[in-house]
Amino acid sequence: LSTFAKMADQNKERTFIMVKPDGVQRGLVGEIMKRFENRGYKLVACKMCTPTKAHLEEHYRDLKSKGFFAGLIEYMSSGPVVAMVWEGKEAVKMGRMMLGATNPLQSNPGTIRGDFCIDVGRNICHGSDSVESGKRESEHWFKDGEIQEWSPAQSKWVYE
Ligand code: IDP
Ligand code: MG
Repeated sequence: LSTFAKMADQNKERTFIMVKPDGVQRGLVGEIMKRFENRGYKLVACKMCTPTKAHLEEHYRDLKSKGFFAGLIEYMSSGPVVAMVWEGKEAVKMGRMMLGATNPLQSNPGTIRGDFCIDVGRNICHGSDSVESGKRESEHWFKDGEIQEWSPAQSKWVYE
């Protein structure tokens, strides 16, 4: 790969971000999307849906043994969510930083959870925790062809 192609490749990391049912109910969809857009990340997939329990059990399969698992699945299937894939340099790590800690009482002000919520069981937004889970989750929520390849006009002003 040329140096240019390698640099462009780095900017293609994908993270799966989801506004949870409480975030949708509280009218925070636009606020959350705005933060990723303003930062310079590229939206490549987005849809509203009410996920089934089976779909969520697969999404959260690593947490199956936790005491809060049943409650988590109940909460997450209680209404529509907004599922998204955002792309850009270090999108996974930055997405987690923009979300704040899992427990909102430990999330810094300025983060999404630190600015808009209080309880860990109502923490309004999901973000992938690794590049691999970003890929797995994006493919779990979106079919082939639902993730767009496009070049924002502003890319050359976001990346050097
Ligand atoms: P994350 O969402 O920050 O990646 P995970 O540990 O993957 O955190 O947990 C997934 C979700 O499960 C959390 O966002 C939160 O909604 C819920 N959760 C995690 N820990 C607890 C808990 O101790 N009580 C209730 N819900 C929890
Ligand atoms: Mg997680």
